[in-house]
This record gives sequence, structure tokens and C-alpha cells, in this order.
Amino acid sequence: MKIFRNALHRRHDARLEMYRGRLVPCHETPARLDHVLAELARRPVGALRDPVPDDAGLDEALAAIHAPRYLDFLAGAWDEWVALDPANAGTDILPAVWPVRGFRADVLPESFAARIGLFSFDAGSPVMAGTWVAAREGAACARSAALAVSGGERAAFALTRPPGHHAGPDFFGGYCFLNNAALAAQTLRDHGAARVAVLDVDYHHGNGTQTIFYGRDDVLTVSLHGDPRTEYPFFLGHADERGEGAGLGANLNLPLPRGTSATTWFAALEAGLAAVAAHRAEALVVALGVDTFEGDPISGFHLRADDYLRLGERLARAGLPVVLTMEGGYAVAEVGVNVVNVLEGFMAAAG
Ligand code: SP5
Ligand code: ZN
Repeated sequence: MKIFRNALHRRHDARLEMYRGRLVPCHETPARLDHVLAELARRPVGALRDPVPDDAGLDEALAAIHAPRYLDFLAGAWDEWVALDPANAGTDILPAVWPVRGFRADVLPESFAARIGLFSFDAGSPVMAGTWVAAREGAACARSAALAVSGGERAAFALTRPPGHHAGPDFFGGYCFLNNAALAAQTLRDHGAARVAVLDVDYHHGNGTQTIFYGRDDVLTVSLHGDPRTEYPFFLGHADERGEGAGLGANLNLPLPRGTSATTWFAALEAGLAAVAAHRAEALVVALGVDTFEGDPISGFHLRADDYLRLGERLARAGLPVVLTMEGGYAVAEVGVNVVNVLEGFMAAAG
């Protein structure tokens, strides 16, 4: 398996996220990815490589899934923040005001505070000096993984953080800024796959990916996740969301209650893979979060380390070329074993 690693991931190392009225340490830390690298050093399932250099093709791919004014804002947000007050350089940026129903999103405010609210949906995803550079290099990893698979590789992994699946056409949130899984799907489409599927196995609903492709029938989006009635991101991810317009029928949500066992989860995975087969997808993107782990501090499913081997095997048996993108997983010390188990299970079953 080709593994494209984001060597710039540490540039995004935010300090605090808002939780229950307090600022608490960020769950989404550089150590998460370091644990995957350490485990890959013990169990090499593929050589590590850098993505193809940042180029015009990356801009083009990003522009296909994100709005220009969102990308422009994110690219310049840190410089704007520091220009407001040089003392801001010591503090990460968090939004505190959002345009809810009835407010206007068409008029771009001049105020920085207003614009960062317009382009986000929570106060848990700090933007810092290196956020853009880290996220952009991650997008390059996702694109490179998709290009490798388009070129005939059976599987490739974008080993990156910050994660991506909560980021929508023009918003960040859920620790995500650029949607790596969507970028991989779009790249596969642009390089020969007529129909692509995204299967999101992170604990949280892949709201960003769903929203990006909601009106399209060429990219099926499937997500297995904690029921949004009780679980983050709360406002999307219900079973009755099936897509709209041309995309009607090309979105499948499989919400499961907090406390769901591995047995029930794997049954839902079968339903998700059946939809992928029915879509006649020619390539599969797996948004790989391992926050389904029983020890995850912010999630509520009960998968164990061995279950990730089984997941990898099952994904391989779907028989499609696969791009995996690294998403959530916050039991930091176990993230490496769990992620590499998926990759190892895949390689063992892919033969
Ligand atoms: C990619 C991904 O998995 N994003 C998840 C974002 C979840 N953000 C909200 C989590 C709030 C939980 N905070 C619990 C703090 C207890 N100490
Ligand atoms: Zn998650």
C-alpha cells in the first residue's frame, strides 16, 4: 500500500477547544499521527512517501469541492488575525458568532469575527498559524493517494491530520478544514472513475462530505455513525437524508445508538457496502476514523483492536481500489495500533 504522509502536520497544534463553557485541551493532537508512524515502523505495511508537490492541480481539485471565498479566507485567516492586533499571535482563533436561520450568508462581512463565524460551525476547531499549511499538505496527500489509485494501485492511504470529513463546501468544524475524503473522491472522478463511493466509518457523521456531494449522483456518500440525536455533529446524519435532485438516492446514513457493539456495527457496515456495490462504484474512498474504539474518550461505540483487522479485511473483500483518509480517533496511544490494523487487515485480504 502506498502511504502519503503529511510531514507538515505538526504545524497544526492548537491548544484549546470550547467545551461546556470552558476551554479544554484539544483532542486532535499531533501525537495521534506520531503513534501511527511509530506503529508503521514496527509493522511496515507500505513505504512512506511525500505527496506530489503542491501545484496548480491541487488548487483546481480544492476549487472543485470548496468555495473560493472559503479557501481565500482560510489561507489568509492567520495573517488577518495578527494584523488585527499583534498580541493575537499568542492566541489561537476561535469563532464566537454564527449566522443561524434567517441571517444572511450571501453578504461577506468586513468584520473578521463575523467572517470566521460565517465559515465555521463550532467553537471546537481552533485555527492557528500553521493550520492552512498543514491542512493544505494533507489535501496534497489525499490527492496523491487518489492519483496513485487512479494509476492502478490497489490501495493508498493519506496519513494526515487535521482530519477532513466535517469540512463542507464553505465551512470548517469538528477539527476539520479541508475535506480530504471529498478531495480524493473528486480526484478519482477526474481521473477516470465514472462512479465513486465514500464510505465514512468515523464515529461522527461525515456531514461535510455528505453536503459536498448531496446533489450529485456520481459520488455515493455512506456514513456509519453515532445517532445525531445525541451525538456530534447533531444537526445532520439522520437516516431520512437520501440526497437531493440528481443526487437523490446517492446518500445513505446509518446512524447507530451510543453504546453500539462491534456485532451491530459490522452488520451496518454490510448495509453500507451493499449500497456501494449497488451504486456500481469503480473506486472507494474510506474516511477512516478509529474513534469507534471502545476506549475513545469522546465517542460511544465498542470496537476493539482486533475489529480493525476485520474491518481492513472486509474492505479488501469489497474488491475495489481504495483510498483511505485518516479522520478521527482520540484514544491517542491506541490510534496507531488501530489504524495500522486496518491497513494490515486490508493487505492480508487483498493478497
Ligand atoms: C474528525 C472528528 O472526529 N471530529 C470530532 C469532533 C468532535 N468535537 C466535539 C467533541 C466534544 C467532546 N468534548 C468532550 C470533552 C470531555 N473532556
Ligand atoms: Zn470522529
